[in-house]
Amino acid sequence: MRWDIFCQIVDNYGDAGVCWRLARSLAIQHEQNIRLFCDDLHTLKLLMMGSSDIPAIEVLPWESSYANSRHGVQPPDVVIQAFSCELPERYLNNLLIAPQKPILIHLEYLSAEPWILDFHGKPSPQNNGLQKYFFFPGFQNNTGGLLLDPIANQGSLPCPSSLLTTWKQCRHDAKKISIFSYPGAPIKEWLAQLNQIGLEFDVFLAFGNAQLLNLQKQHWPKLQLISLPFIPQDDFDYLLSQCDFNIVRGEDSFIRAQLAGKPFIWNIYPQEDGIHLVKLNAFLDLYLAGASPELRAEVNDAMAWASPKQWWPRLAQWHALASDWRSHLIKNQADGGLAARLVQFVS
Ligand code: TRH
Repeated sequence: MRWDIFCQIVDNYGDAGVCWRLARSLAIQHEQNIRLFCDDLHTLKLLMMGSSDIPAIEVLPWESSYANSRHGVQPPDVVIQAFSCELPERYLNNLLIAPQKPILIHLEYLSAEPWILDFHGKPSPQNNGLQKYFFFPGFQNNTGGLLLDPIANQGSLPCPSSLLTTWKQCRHDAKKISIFSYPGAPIKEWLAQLNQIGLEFDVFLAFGNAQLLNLQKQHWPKLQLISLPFIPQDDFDYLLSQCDFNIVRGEDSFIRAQLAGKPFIWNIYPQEDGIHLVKLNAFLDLYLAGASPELRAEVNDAMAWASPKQWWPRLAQWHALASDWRSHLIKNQADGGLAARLVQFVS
């Protein structure tokens, strides 16, 4: 089938990250033909570095979606509105006069909240004759699933070239921690407490984080802070898989941290009225369902930025939980996860 994916970059990298991963999964795992229209090709191409050469994917500027359709380009079978972005009006008008109408999919934000089970796959009635459906990514069986490909099994992969120099700086006995957080996160206080644990840590700060958190001039004797440049998406996945602990954010790095099978803090995207806390708790309910009451309390505290000194002694237990959770996710998504469920749904 021919798929048009629309990606509007609201802020940061998550919109591009999810769309690029979806396009790749559909093209490589499911042999679909993709046109990916994006309103910020510069950001998208940062993530695509090193993995851009996929013949079944055309990456195109937003405006070309309506320019092209006038020149006899085959109409799509499926149109994905990633994160429910609006389609360009002229593109939509062209769809309305096309002899064969595509199926439109509102691809929503990922959530672990139970209500999405009632809305996933439901039609969104349109008054223009087009068929549109809601598609909710999620953890449970009857949801749209997760974007898992490529499965995080980077343990056996060689270190990518973008991280070679960084890796050489690492100390043999130091624990590795990666940090990719939002500006409001209390990272400075958190690192100051990490410094008091008594172990050595190599701390990788994702692109922009050092400046964002004003960490350039900080010095803690037990910590080696290493600022990273922006690295390709596959390499970022690799980084998460190699660290003993990750701080992640948004939606895409959050999933990759889980697939890395390592303990992590989710610095969830802040929303008005604390709605994000409802989302965070819904996730923790699932994630911690099999944990002991003690571990559950520690992980809940850790996610709310408790001092790492408090919960670090339980890290091995948390690691075991993270590893079981990874296995559970992979088993639950044995049908291929989000991309496979989309193909099946549309078929
Ligand atoms: O960047 P994010 O915060 O993205 C978002 C956006 O804020 C978006 O509007 C919101 O809807 C969404 O979160 C929930 O975090 P996220 O989702 O983890 O996306 C980051 C992507 O960037 C991910 O695919 C990994 C990639 N990345 C790299 O490829 N290289 C890098 O060096 C870094 C730092 C990130």
